[in-house]
Amino acid sequence: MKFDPDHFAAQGCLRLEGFHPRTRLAALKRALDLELKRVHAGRGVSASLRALPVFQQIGRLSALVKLPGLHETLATPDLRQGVAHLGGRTPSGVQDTQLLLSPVKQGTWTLQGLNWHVDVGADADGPIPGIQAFFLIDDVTPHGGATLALAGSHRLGADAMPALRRVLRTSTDLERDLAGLGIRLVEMSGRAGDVFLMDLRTLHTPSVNTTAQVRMMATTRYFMGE
Ligand SMILES: O=C(O)CCC(=O)C(=O)O
Repeated sequence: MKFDPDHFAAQGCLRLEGFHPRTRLAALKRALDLELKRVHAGRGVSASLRALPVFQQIGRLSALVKLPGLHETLATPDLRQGVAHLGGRTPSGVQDTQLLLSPVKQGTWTLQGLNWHVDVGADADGPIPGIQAFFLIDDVTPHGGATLALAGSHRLGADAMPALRRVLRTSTDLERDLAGLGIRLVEMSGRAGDVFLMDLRTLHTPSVNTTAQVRMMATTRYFMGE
């Protein structure tokens, strides 16, 4: 598996195709399917989910589901080793793994009005504060609700942020305008077992799941400390 520190330093985002064997993910997916059945058997769950704004639906659905062993299955020692290699030092802490589940058919695809944010504010010229891992538990097709990230945005200083925020708010051709700023839009779609690693300073957002398949991802944050 290629943990390329130079590529990661430049892009702030790296895709590890097939990092976890599909068989390991298949067991998780089966357990998740059962949990989702249990949750949806609850009266009015689907209707109360639908009543929420699109991105709040993700947090609500994910909180309803319990999946023992999630962290141990996904945040494996070899991933931690790769993270240490990319970050140049051993993580000082790792968060418990959280599910990122999106209900089906949330609406039409859009790049407008998304919830772009960073989880940790840190100096673009300073050392990396940490790395977030995104796991695909099931295949996620394009426009299937995968996390979106702006590769290269981790290197933008505070003075460049207003221009980027303006582009995100107003652009009618986002990918072209982002390219003008040296930024690339990454949609974390792919196959079960793929893992995306992202510098914690990178702007990212949930996206709309336009498909008839629940978006099944999970995430863990590794902190690098001082
Ligand atoms: O639901 C998603 O894909 C976005 C997750 C996110 O923004 C985060 O974990 O910080």
